[in-house]
Amino acid sequence: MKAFNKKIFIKQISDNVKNMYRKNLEEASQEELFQAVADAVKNMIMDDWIATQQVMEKDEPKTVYYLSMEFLLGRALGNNLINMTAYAQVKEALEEIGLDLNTIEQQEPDPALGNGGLGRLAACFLDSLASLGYPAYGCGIRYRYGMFKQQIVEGFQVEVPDNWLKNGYPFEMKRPEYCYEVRFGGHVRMEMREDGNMDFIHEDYQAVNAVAYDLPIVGYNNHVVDTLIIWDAQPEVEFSLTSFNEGQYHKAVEESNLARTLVEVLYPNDEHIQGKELRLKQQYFFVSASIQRAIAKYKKHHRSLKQLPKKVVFQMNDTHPTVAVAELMRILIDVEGLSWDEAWKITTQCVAYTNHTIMAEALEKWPIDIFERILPRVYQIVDEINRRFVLDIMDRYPGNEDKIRSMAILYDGQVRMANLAIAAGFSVNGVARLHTEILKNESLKDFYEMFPEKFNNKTNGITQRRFLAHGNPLLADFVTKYCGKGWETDLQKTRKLIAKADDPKVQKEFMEIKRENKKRLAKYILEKTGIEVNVDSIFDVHVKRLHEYKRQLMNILHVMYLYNRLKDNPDMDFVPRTFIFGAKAAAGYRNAKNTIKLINNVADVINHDVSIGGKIKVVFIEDYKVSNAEWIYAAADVSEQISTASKEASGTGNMKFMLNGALTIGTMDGANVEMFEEVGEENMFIFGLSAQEVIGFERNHNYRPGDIYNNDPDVNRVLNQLIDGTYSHGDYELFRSLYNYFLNDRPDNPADRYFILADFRSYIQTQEKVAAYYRNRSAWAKSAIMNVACVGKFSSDRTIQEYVDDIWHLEKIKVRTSL
Ligand code: 26W
Repeated sequence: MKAFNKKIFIKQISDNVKNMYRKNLEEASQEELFQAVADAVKNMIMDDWIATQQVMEKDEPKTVYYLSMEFLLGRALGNNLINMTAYAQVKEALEEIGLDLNTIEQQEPDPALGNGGLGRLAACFLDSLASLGYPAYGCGIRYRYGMFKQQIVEGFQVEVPDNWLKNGYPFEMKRPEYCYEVRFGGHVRMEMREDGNMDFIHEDYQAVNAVAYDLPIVGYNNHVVDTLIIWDAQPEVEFSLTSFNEGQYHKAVEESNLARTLVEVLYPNDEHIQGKELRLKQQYFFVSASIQRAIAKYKKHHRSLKQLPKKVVFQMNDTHPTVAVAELMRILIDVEGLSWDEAWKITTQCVAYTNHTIMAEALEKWPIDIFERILPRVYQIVDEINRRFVLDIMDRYPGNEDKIRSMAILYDGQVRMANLAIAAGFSVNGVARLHTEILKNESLKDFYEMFPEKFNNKTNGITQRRFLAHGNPLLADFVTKYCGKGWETDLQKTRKLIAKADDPKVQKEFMEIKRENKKRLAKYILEKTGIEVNVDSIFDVHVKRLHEYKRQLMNILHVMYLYNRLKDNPDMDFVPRTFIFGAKAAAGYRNAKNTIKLINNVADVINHDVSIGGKIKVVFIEDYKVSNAEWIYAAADVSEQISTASKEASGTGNMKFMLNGALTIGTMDGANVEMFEEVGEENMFIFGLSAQEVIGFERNHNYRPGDIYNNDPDVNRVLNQLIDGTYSHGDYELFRSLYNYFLNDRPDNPADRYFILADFRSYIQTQEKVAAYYRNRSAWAKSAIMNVACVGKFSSDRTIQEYVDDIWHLEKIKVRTSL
């Protein structure tokens, strides 16, 4: 960015308002002002963006293409200003013309092109790639509708479409010059060439054009601006403008329908596969366009494709883009004329795979008939990869059918995408140490035995630029005051706080900041829900996607238990607590939606019971998303990370809370294990079964939740309250399915499959410790500060550096502006 010139900036905003809306500043709405300011900021980014792309064009550094169906970006305006180190100046400039940057930021729609952890991780990774100065493209889909907006109506979740492009998104740029054809359906005709080789001719297909839209990814204070490409689909021919014969007319109408539906909406499912044809089309669509783009770029400088792995690496974010393996093979063989062996050698050096979950229901499998019908040529290639791979397995394990059953790519009439990714990828990584160990020793055991060299761990991370610098400016200033500048690009710098954590003055300062942040959230809660909360109570926060394994149900049962105790002993010594929830449920996920209803009904009963003197409040924050998340983390005292051990691959919310000085109550799961190592046992509350214990129960089928229900009166009471009308205005049926979750034992769905009752007592006891500890203001403050001090490892900058060192092998680029 050129040196900031306040006068020019202000002039540009009033010019923008004039040119875009035929208004002057006083007449413009806040939304119009947002558009005008965002455009001016984009203008500030542009020189660096051009310069970065010129360096990449000239030096041709090796580049990572991060292929992901999801990028959960959150708002860009404030974040871009932070990374340009222009936030304060712009805020001041706007104040001069009577505008409030905060209000303007809030006009921006949250681009929510993702579901949860996986999509947000992709966004943090792009921020770190640019901030570390690595050449990178994110590649995704320009969904017309992103993650749905959640409304709570009478306690139930209602999904509302999120038309984020309604007013135009000021940071995107259409790049019509990057346009690639993507083909679906039809069939493949084989034709003998003169040289004796086969040609594979794809016929009668439907085609759409993939058109690139670029979004700038601004690096922190380094002039590097990387690019996120989101692909839009357009029909090849504008059928309305030309005359057709009958056959052409229908084809044109079909193709334009396909183009429209392809990018219409993000599938709002997390950790659960629906197997919809359209989703497979989305996957192939964005993967094909991204690979075509990468190869076209490479070919500007090279004739032979042999060196492709020296210049390009494709990172597959979970199995969703795994069709990349076969698409790259197809292009190398059918378009570039390479032999199978040459193509396989290149492909397997270019693709790497990250696994984000061990949940069986999240593993992508496509019925072969669907896959073959939609992608006939790609399927032929998958079939051949599988044929050769099965030969390798038989070679290595003669006569061992079990190995084929577990590792073959095509099996039981299905295409198993994870198996394809592992067979072809040169790297397979999990996202936290425990998760990677479980992959190696349990779920992907056979693959690990066959390809030990492919497996590696990359513990997740988060960007401190968004989740501290932008989300919590008061704490950011505190960190700068005691640790100096530089934590924005080296989060280990917060370690300096260790020496201050005992200092009563520093503790007081920290607690005052926390209180201010709690006030900010309390105001938001009051505006959105009408519930008044006590900022001196413990803010105990559980925000993430709603899933049984994340055990929001255990949390709310504990609230019900506490309420029982308070009602039984009105004079008991009780540390006031505000339980805050935020979670979206996949639209068809019954237990998840019922849990939301239960939380809201419990909230309704408890919040209106004057007899408990407001000692417990329960709040469900509607429409949990990146923008309100920033405020929620900043205000949390307690972070709930209570998944069934072994089920949460990593978690990244856990790290965001830690960064903001919340104390975690959690299981030894995912990255909690590594947080525990970093922060020490006196600063974190651990409870519950270990991963090995859970896996043991699952293997031996010897968990009996019914026994706990029968023998533990507290458990018995709260479970019965699900079906005695306490929280349902006398309706015994409303929560019966949740009650049945604990006690109905079926072979495919065992009772309490997430071990809530097994962990319940230990959870209660640990929550008691939390409450007792909170009374000791100084001890609490010290622990909170220690959490900020020990969070360094969990910067996504560290994660990305490890990907670069071990998998991608990129060099940093240097960008100087023309100034
Ligand atoms: C197709 C359905 C579907 C959609 C999304 C299946 C699986 C997914 C993702 C893999 C779910 C996801 O977001 N996983 C989360 O990834 C985070 C980033 O690595 C981890 O921190 C979380 O633990 C993991 O649940």
